[in-house]
Amino acid sequence: MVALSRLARLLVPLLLLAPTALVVPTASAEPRTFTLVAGGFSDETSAVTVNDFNPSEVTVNVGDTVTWKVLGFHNVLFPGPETPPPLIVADPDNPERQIFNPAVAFPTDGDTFDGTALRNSGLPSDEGDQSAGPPTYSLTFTAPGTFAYFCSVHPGMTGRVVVQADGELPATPEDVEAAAQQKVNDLIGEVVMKEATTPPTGEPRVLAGVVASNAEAESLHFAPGTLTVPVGQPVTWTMDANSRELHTVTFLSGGPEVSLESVEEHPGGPPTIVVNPQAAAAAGGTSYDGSGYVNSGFFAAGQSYSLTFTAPGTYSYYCIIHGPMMSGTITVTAEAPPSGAGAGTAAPNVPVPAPQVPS
Ligand SMILES: [Cu+2]
Repeated sequence: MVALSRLARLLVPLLLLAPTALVVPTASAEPRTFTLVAGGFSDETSAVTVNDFNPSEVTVNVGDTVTWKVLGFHNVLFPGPETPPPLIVADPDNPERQIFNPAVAFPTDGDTFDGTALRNSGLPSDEGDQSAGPPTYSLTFTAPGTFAYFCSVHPGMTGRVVVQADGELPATPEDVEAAAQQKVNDLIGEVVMKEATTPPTGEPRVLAGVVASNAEAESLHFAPGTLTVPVGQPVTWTMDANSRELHTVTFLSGGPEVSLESVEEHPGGPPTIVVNPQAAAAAGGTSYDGSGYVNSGFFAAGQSYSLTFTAPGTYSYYCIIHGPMMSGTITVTAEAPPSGAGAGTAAPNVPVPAPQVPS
């Protein structure tokens, strides 16, 4: 046993010099990367957006990295000791108008997080090249703690990273990534099913988005997409109390589409992204005769918008925020509404294809 005795001779001085070095005999594990999903989207047909981080909590060790795949219009923001910045603010150079907050829109420097300073991925740009897959954001965690993070666009979309000094982790990176994909698929499936099986109410009422039971996903659809009402009948659009989206109900009457924002370039600096007041503000009053620009303005969870149709015809409308993917039709017939309760005839919801999640 020559080898053992030589080992013993080597170990004894080591024990004397640095006993703690041998308490944990295994070398520290290689840093790992955990891949999470921020958001998720089905396809243009079923148009289900996931407004959730999955998994919503992950446990890592100091030195590990978390990478978020960003699927949709989301940011990943760790406020650290700061107050999370709002998405839309008054333009400091022109307080009459509203802009997308640069503190939300653009990424912070630094790819590590220790809880002492804010980190933000910024918002994905429409112009981004997605041929190499969705945009990602990565942070390496350099201090233990439990750290909350947010999406600045979708209220209630939050997650937590638990950073422990060292030791066993409850899940491997492979487990975490598989669970995230499964959850996104399940949420999309739930909303597709809920929308397809929601019967018409018989009321002159349209849902702006169909929301999953836990609010973690919703469709970017008007449901029902087509509605027939008698002339003189008000129609009410409502948003689920748990929705994390903003929508508009906008009748263009053949006019041009309205953009959500305009971009002002500044040489040598970031652009200013101005919220189009024509998109954000209500316009056109409370009745519609098939002409002119009539807009609900931005409306959010629990809010509703009503419009009375004063002329027979078939009228299409859409949501400025989500574009033609989120559009609907109101057909107004010549008969007067029946006395008493208003009646509307809704077409059954059209079954939509099975979800496909970009991986
Ligand atoms: Cu919308």
